[in-house]
Amino acid sequence: KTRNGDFDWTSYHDLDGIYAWLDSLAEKYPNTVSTIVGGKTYEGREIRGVKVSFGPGKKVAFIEGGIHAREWISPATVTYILNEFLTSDNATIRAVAESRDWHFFPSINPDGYVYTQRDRMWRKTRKPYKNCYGADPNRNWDYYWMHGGASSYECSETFAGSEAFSEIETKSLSEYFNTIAKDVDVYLAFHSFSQLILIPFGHAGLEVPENNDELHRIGKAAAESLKNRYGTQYVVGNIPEAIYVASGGSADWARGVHRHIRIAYTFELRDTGRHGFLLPPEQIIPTGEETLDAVVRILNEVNSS
Ligand code: PAY
Ligand code: ZN
Repeated sequence: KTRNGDFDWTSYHDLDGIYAWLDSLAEKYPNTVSTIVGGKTYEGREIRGVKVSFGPGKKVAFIEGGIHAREWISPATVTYILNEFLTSDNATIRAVAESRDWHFFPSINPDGYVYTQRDRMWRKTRKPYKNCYGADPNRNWDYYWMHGGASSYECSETFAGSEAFSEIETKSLSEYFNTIAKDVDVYLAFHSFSQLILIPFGHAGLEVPENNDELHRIGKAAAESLKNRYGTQYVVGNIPEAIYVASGGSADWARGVHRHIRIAYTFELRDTGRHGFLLPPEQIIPTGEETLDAVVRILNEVNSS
């Protein structure tokens, strides 16, 4: 399906459009969808999401998009997956959707996302620092903060912030996460671009998860399912090998601080650089379809092991 009410996946939507659509879902599916506030922003916005629950007693999968403002395909893909979980009549998708409670946060850097309407290549938050604006919210989480691949210079695109959780977005969302963490067993973060499925950890401490082999096996299975749709090739690997050392990321924090969360991945969605962050809107639906295939495969692998 390419439409649900006033919302569709043929163009990119602004923050108000996404939030209005989340509200409409809670109205349309009152027994299944409730709106949630995961935190707040420097400019006073809410980090809004939805909880999707088809029944009691389920483990929780946490899905974040849009931590980097310019990666527009991320919120678009997260909303696509959310919509399929609510509307698909495919038996495999239904079984996966109904195997978890889902927390979907399509845009966890709302100030930055709003700012990309004026400055399309904005990445960071919008809190003012000495000579520049914003910290990189994916360098600001309190797990091996500033341990490689992050900058202490406030004008850098990878400025880690003045301290761990200096950004109200990461601090408030982490506090929200801590209230549900005991039930979470899957954490997925969506970025673009590079076509990668990244496995923790990104920091320079050469740490790999205890279940590194399992994460590679499931990641490769997910990449295979993704490729089966349109031939899109993804590379699977730990963050330093697959891209570069990067510390203070959200998935590192979720996997590192809450050690029972064994399954954590960061997706780098389409493409490999031809369009980069400016992925044409015609590619939203195919990206959504193939990424859904990967997410379904991950959950199927987890549910059967
Ligand atoms: O922890 O996920 C991680 C690190 C990898 C990403 C990051 O730097 O936060 C990779 C980049 C991203 O999505 O922000 C890749 C893109 C192309 C970039 O801006 O370098
Ligand atoms: Zn990113």
